[in-house]
Amino acid sequence: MTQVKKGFPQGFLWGGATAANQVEGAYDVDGKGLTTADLVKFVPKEERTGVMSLDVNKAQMEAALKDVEGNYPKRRGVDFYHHYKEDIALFAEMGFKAYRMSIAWARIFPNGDDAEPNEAGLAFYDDVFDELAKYGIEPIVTMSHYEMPIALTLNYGGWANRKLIDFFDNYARTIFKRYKGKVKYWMGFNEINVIALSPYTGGGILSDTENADKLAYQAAHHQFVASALAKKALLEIDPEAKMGCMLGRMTTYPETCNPEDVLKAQFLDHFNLFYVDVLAKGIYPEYLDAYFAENNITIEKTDEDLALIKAYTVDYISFSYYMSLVASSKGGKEMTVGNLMSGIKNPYLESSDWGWQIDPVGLRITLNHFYDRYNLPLLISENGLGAHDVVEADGSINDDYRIDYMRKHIEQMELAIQDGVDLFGYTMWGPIDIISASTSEMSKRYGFIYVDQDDYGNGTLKRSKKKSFDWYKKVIATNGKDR
Ligand code: BGP
Repeated sequence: MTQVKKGFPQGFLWGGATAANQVEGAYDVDGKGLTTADLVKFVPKEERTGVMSLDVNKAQMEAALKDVEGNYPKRRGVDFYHHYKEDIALFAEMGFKAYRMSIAWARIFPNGDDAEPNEAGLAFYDDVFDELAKYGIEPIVTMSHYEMPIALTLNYGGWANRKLIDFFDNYARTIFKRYKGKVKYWMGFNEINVIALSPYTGGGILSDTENADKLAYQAAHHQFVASALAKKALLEIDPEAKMGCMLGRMTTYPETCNPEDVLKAQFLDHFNLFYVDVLAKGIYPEYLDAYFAENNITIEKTDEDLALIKAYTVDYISFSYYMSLVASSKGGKEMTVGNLMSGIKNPYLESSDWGWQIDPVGLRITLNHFYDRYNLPLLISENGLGAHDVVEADGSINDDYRIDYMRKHIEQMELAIQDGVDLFGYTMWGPIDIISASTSEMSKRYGFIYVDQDDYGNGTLKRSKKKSFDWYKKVIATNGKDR
């Protein structure tokens, strides 16, 4: 008799996720090189031209390299670099089983193409992994989360240049050897699909580079080859460890049951999923070749590249999920990602303060869709609610809205597991307040742990617990039952 699975499996990886450039600070300490993220200046909401303020053009880059006084929030993060013991102790108090974090490539290779790694950078992550091990917290490590050494942009034009494959291979082999036995779960590029929407964020390509959009696909191809080579290196160096990929998921519904709307939603789905098709199935899907042909996009791929991509596919799939989107055949070319919006309102959903449409059931749909399509273990590597928190006179922060958001998503995860999906972990985004990726705001907060800092870097950096802290602790202690 077939048994229906109930509840979260034993050993489910409950935890939280951050990225080096949003949390660490200490941007010029212990030999670290400057990164693409270090050059993103804070732009107040009223002055922003788009939703995001994370692209950088040549003039901005040159100015940022000289500007030591400017407000570049990702340079200071929340100073995890000097607070990691305190922060990890708080994660442990909540009962974290896993912590997803990233390594800043420029701490290990300050210029990206250096012959030798920077020992102080390697030692920092040794200390972080040892601290996590003290509490039995499993690290899940992203190798490149929205940043890279700026020298690779300056001297090579970022990931559009094939040479980056070799530099990344050297970086991968260095960290795999160093952290062998300490890190079991790796993933290559954060939200690998973001490269097509922000070539600077995803690939270190300056936003005013000629043909930046087309180059982004060439850059994505180089990242596919680099990901395959990383899996190959991991198999050689630490065969017990697992290599995953990471997608910024854009679950998109047709606006109506008009087949034209459905077709549009399917197109957007292909546009989002092709990255995972390549990394998990090891093939470039036909629909993508057709899209390239229609849009006059030609990229260089060698037979050797394709053989590597085929041979070294990922062991698991991870994705971020914050919201869902709506597609209409009447709309223009809609290409959206977690941090952008299609602009079409879904009348059945409510939105966050930043207009992200909250859709817990969409998470169940997504989990089922992914498991049907790839039949690989899944990890939700980001999910959560960015909100303006209010500190009451007595110091308490009553973030019931955050608890409500997460409770509803966790409920849908459990239902998806019951549907038969192999989901092995949930690392919600930003367990401690950090700098926003899309807007560089400090005031867009996701955490269970409040950090006293404003958008301009004023504050004591003191950590304090929000109401959600004890709530998540209870969720983990009961393996998701008591929520
Ligand atoms: C994802 C990124 C994260 C993160 C999150 C929330 O797209 O992988 O780095 O920050 O979104 O976005 P934001 O910080 O803009 O609210």
